[in-house]
Parts: sequence; C-alpha cells; structure tokens
Amino acid sequence: TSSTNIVAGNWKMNTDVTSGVRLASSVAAGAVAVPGVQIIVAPPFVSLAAVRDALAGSSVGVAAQNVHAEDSGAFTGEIAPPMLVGLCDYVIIGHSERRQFFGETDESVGRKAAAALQHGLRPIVCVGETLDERESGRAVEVIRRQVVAALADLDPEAAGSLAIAYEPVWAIGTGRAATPDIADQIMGGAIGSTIAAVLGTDVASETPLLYGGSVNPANAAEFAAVPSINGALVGGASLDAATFLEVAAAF
Ligand code: G2H
Repeated sequence: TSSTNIVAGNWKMNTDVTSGVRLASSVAAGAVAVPGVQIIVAPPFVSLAAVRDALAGSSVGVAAQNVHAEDSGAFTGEIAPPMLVGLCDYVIIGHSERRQFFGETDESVGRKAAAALQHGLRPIVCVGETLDERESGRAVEVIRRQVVAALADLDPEAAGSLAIAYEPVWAIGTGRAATPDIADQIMGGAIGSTIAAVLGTDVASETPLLYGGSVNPANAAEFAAVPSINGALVGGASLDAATFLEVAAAF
C-alpha cells in the first residue's frame, strides 16, 4: 500500500466559481492542520482555473471530474486532456454517475485513463458494482472486469501515478456506506490482485486505493483503519470545508 493517504472531495455539479474559490480556500487553510494526507478537491471544469489560483502555495491538489480520450476534435462540449494540463494534477475517470447517466463504458474509461496518463494527469479511476450485481453474487466479477478494462491501455511505465476508487453504486449518496469488511474484500482482494495480475505486484503495492460512497466524519475512521484502504473519495461531505477536513483528518 502507498504511504501517503489521499482524500479527494468530488464536488460533482455543485458550486459556482465564487463559492468554489471560497470552499477551496477554506480547505487549504485547514489542510495545514492535516499533515501526511494528500487532500484534493475536484471542482466543476469552469472553476478549475480559479480554484487552482486560490490554492497556489498550498498542499491541496486539484482534480477534474472527467476528461475526453482524444486530444482535440469535433466533440462538442467535451474537454481534452491537454486542456487540463496546468489546471489540475488529477482527473476522476469513470465515476458511476458518468457510467450511469452519460454512457461511459469500461472501454471508454480505459481510453480516458490512458490519455490522461499520457499527458501527465493522474487518473483516479472509479469502479463499483450495482446493488443488483452485488445481490446476484457478481460483485467480484464486475470489479475485476472494470479494473482490467481501466488498465488495458495504460503505459505500464506511467501506471505508478494511477489511483483507483472503489465506489459501490449502492453506497453513493445514499447514506448507506459499505462496511469496512466489504470494502476490504473488494479492495484488498479483487482490486489488488487484478492490478497485480495486469501490471505486476510493484504497481499493485504502489497504487492508492480509495473508498468512496457516503463517507462522512462518523464513518471515516473505520475505513481509514483498513490496511487496504489508502484514502477516500468524498462527495456530499466534501461541500463543507470543516466536514471534509474532519474526514481527511481520520486518514
Ligand atoms: C461517491 C461519492 C463521491 P458521496 O459518488 O464520489 O459521493 O460521498 O456523496 O456518496
């Protein structure tokens, strides 16, 4: 497992430029009291530049919430990897909401992750099974398939800057977090062994694995205590700086 835990706040489609800058500044101010955790915020595209500027000189990193796989072209409304260079260090790829509402597939997630890495952006690739998949006993199979696809096109030399977030779809925004045991089975089990099989044990041991899905200050410590969990991807609880920093402090 990696040494520095990562706690990333996925703001989703919330905040405008003004409130985003305010939130980021509050996170940065509090982050100095949370050493040893790489804190990241993921604002909407339109706020990336302003948030980057507000965070200049702080340890807080910036992530985009999505990226296209091509460098340029006739893809109205999309954002290419080279456009993000200089605006953010990380990019969330394949969030379940993108898969569910915007037609993203295992295959497009793999292409996006490879494209991001090629441009020096660190992908935070999201995987997770639905409630139906879990209840029918297919969770491990689904996660393996998603991870294999996410890694399929990666340059193995650059794969060390990848992170994977396990976000069971049934736990997202529902207030029903996975148990630490369930998270460990998938993260320490299926995800770790799949990375090892595709990219080798060295990359597997260096790849940070984040848990996501209704993480909050009340449950963060129990996830942080699981050795296979190297951080969290936080949605709802990242929209208030004090709450988000409480989660970060648990890691
Ligand atoms: C899962 C998570 C952040 P929430 O989507 O990506 O959101 O913490 O609101 O469940």
